[in-house]
Amino acid sequence: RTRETPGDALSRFHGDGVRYKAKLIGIDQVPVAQGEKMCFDSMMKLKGCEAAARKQGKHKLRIWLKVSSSGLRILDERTGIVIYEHDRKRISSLTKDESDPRALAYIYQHQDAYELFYIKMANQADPVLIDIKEVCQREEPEALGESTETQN
Ligand code: I3P
Repeated sequence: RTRETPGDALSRFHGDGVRYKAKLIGIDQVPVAQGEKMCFDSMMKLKGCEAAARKQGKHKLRIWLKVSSSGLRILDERTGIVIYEHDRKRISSLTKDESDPRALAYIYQHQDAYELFYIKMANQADPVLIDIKEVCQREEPEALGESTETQN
């Protein structure tokens, strides 16, 4: 395996990006863009709903989580249809679930509302958390171009 330059490392997010198998635990409306306790409470609430649903024989929706340079996309695993598209610039918070090494949550700003997406990965959540951070924290050349653009 050859050494990766930083450019190569980022190229994995180009186009369709990186795809992870997962399940959607749930989505919750939250009042603000971030907050450790708020996220924790929301996740626990969704976990409670998940347990209640399972007792009724319901299963979590199987999804693909795609991490690309534009942000995140959630696809229905069965149909391949994109059910959520989340621009990286509107992802305000990312949380590791300390009670479950396979789970993570993030908050997406949608119009004036904030929604917490709680996801259970098929495998460990850590590499996915790293990927999402990389995509969300990175300064995009186009974005920089836009901000420095002047009217001539
Ligand atoms: C399943 C088991 C799996 C779980 C699955 C449960 O219960 O807890 O670990 O998948 O959730 O149904 P059982 O052992 O009774 O079959 P995850 O680990 O991915 O949560 P699901 O039904 O929502 O897919």
